[in-house]
Amino acid sequence: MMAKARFLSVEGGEGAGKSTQIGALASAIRDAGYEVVVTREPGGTEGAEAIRQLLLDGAATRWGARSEALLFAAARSDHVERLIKPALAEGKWVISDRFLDSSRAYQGDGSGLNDADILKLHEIGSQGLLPDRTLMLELPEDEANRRAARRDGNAADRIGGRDRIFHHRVHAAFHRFAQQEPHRVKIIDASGTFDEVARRMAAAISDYL
Ligand code: T5A
Repeated sequence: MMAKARFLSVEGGEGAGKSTQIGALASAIRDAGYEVVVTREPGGTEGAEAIRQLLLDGAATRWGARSEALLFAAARSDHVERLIKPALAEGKWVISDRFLDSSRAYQGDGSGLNDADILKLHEIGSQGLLPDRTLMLELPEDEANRRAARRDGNAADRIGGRDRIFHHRVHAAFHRFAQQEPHRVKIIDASGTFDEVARRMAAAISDYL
């Protein structure tokens, strides 16, 4: 009998290799006989992609921390209701490039909002839906910066372009989530070659296949 469809999120700082690895992870799951929907946050639905533009474009001061958190929660609400839950209900796996933990890390620890408030917004917007498993890609800061710079030059978005202290807080938050929820959140060493990282990602969900 086929195992049940799972909801996975992939998290980590900018340039850690999330988008690159998700394709390989989806292929490994498809090879095991499942349908897989790959999506991203902010975004994934028409409405949430429109909110993505509002969030990532424009001046650094465009939004305050609270309005930013509300916009992420609104985008996620639409994403969960119109894409993630229906796909899971049809027996498809869903892999989301970022999800709630990004709001907890960037708008919570990074921007100084309370974790309990972020979780409350998630309860209101998305009925508290959590991934079955979260793969947290971890890469030394210098290597992540090198990878992101090779790809983008100096063109960071509104949030990626924040200072080192902000990104340190984000990184520490992700680490804390893995310690607090070891069954859900698995740290993946993102250093090394594409194939090495892909093998670590596949191993972290092999118990589901
Ligand atoms: N955000 C998001 C919040 O603040 N709150 C939230 O709730 C949410 C959901 C989203 C921004 O929004 C913030 C976080 C972000 O700042 P985004 O454009 O979606 O921004 O970008 P990111 O999610 O940050 O992802 P990036 O595209 O910057 O990084 P990835 O996906 O981790 O990295 P990737 O795969 O593009 O790889 C980077 C480069 O490295 C190379 C790739 O080819 C690429 O060039 N690479 C490797 N090079 C060598 N060896 C390997 N093993 C490599 N793997 C990849």
